[in-house]
Amino acid sequence: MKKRNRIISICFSVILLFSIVSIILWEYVFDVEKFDYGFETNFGGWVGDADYLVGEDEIIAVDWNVTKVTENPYKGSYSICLEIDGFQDDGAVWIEKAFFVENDNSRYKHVKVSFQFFSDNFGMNTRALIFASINTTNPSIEEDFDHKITTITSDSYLDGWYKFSITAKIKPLDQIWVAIGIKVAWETLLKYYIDNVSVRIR
Ligand SMILES: [Ca+2]
Ligand SMILES: [Ca+2]
Repeated sequence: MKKRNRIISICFSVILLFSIVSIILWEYVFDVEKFDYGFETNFGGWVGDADYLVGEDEIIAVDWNVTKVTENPYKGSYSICLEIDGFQDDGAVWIEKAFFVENDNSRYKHVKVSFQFFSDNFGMNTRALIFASINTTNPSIEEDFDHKITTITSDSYLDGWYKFSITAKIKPLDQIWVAIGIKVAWETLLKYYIDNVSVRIR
């Protein structure tokens, strides 16, 4: 038992050390372009977008909304609220933004995206899939998102704010598109909040 606890403790220490080194490298060592958004004065250039579900032989539009709100900010007075009517058991809503980079075909870009994500109603019946995406083109359908972070349920999350992050290595022409959002995973209304988005590009 003691040996097992020691191994778990060593694993945690290694993960912690790796995280700290990674933060130091991204924030202080690499030549990194830094973009931070708290949504206090405006949307910071982010816009809302959504993908509707496609039925057997028709496209059914669903209600969705992306708004700047004062309830439940992580920091400051505002956060972004994502809402979608998931009663058709399909659809996704997100915020997206383009970052312009030097047109250099031969160079990969390393991109890191972090954000705070909130719900005051995590539960089996309000579960959703959180996703974020780093792409070279403007995302418009769910299939454009390949960085699925996690499915949130009451089993894994208590109500409150959680930090998520993703990294990707891509070769853009002159734009990097970042998107953060939720995908319907149950037939219900979904309402979640995002704040403190940070994007790092090197
Ligand atoms: Ca804020
Ligand atoms: Ca779009």
